[in-house]
Amino acid sequence: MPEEFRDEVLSRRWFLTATAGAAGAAIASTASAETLADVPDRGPGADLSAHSERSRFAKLDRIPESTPGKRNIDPSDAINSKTPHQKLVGNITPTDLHYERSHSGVPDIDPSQHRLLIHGMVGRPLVFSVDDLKRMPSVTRIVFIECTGNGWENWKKADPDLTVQNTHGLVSTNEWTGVPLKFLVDLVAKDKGANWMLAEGGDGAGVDRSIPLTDEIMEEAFVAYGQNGEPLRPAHGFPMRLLMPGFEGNLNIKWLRRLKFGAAPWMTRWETARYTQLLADGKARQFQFRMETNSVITQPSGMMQIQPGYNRISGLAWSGHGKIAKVEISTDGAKTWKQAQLTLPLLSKAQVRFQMDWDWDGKPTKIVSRSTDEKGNVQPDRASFIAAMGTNALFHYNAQQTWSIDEAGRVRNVLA
Ligand SMILES: Nc1nc2c(c(=O)[nH]1)N[C@H]1C(S)=C(S)[C@@H](COP(=O)(O)O)O[C@H]1N2
Ligand SMILES: [Mo]
Repeated sequence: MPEEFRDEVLSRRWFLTATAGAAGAAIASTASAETLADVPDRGPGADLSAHSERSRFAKLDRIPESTPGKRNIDPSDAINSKTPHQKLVGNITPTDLHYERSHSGVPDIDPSQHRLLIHGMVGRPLVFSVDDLKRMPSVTRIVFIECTGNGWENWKKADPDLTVQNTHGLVSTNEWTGVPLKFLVDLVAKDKGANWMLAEGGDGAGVDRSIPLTDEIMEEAFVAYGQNGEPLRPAHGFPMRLLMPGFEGNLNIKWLRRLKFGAAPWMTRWETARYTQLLADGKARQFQFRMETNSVITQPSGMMQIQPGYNRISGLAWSGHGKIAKVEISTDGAKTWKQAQLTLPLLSKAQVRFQMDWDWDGKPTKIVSRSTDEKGNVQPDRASFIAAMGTNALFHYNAQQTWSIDEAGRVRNVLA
């Protein structure tokens, strides 16, 4: 049995058992016809094609955004483009809807011209082409990438008109394929004393970050050229990017062109001026690499409208520490909690979908989810999160997300 599934078998209770209980009864009573008489007749279909598009009835779009709270902007001003989690199912984000964060636009790189230089404190500096990388042993792994800015809309106040795409659209999960970092490290014969690595992008912004070579990072980082079975999309780093499972989105350097090994961090502007965390006491925290335990209800969520009676609650949970151990849901404003079911596969550092039956009595209430990961980290409620962090900070917001529901069934973003 694969490693990932062993724990699940032990605690099968919390994984989906597809028996028609409350949900079946509620749905059978709303489903109507017992014949297909009203369904349009069958006929010849459209021509087959070189690649498929979505149904014209399925409208799925990211939303480009400039600074937090500024939406409906000229796409040339966009710094982010967010994943529509309210319209997605399952655990994997479609490739074209994986969120996008680029500091200087998307470069148009010819892979035959692209090179990866690996140098610094190494025995043998080397330059690789994309084809060189594709000839090496590869790993394939499903992981989330999350921008440190995910959730920043709700640091200070909650705009009631936000959807889950606005509040949590800067995290996505894809399958990535590439060469293990440790394979490249061996090829260039890295010095024992070189405990840091600088990774540099080939875009106009030239984003570069210093990464500590902990055992975990040496084991898990890889240079990816594949995304959901195809070459990386340009927005996500074509022809190659760094993949850092569980760590800040910003470290997953796109359009990767250089890895340099050294004995200390380089203190680039990205880790001094930009990706630092201003704490309550006015001091700034540097190198906060790991993404925390998080979750959000995507169904029902901001700007939706629900009906009294049976509703299915569903959402996504993830942690940069490893696997999600459990997700609890409260439908009474965090007074009482019930454990949700998790859908397989449950993978380390990947988003997992949770779900639960709910009978809404039609009275105003609040719904909220809270995740716990396998290392025992519990997603904090907003009050304790703000008590610990203050409101100066901008990054790594992982407080529980509350949606309020009024008597008309309108779902809105609230702080708690
Ligand atoms: N070279 C380069 N790498 C980059 C960036 C960039 O602007 N340039 N953005 C970073 C940030 S802030 C994030 S959150 C992730 C986003 O990856 P994605 O666009 O594939 O979702 O890429 C990171 N890597
Ligand atoms: Mo980011």
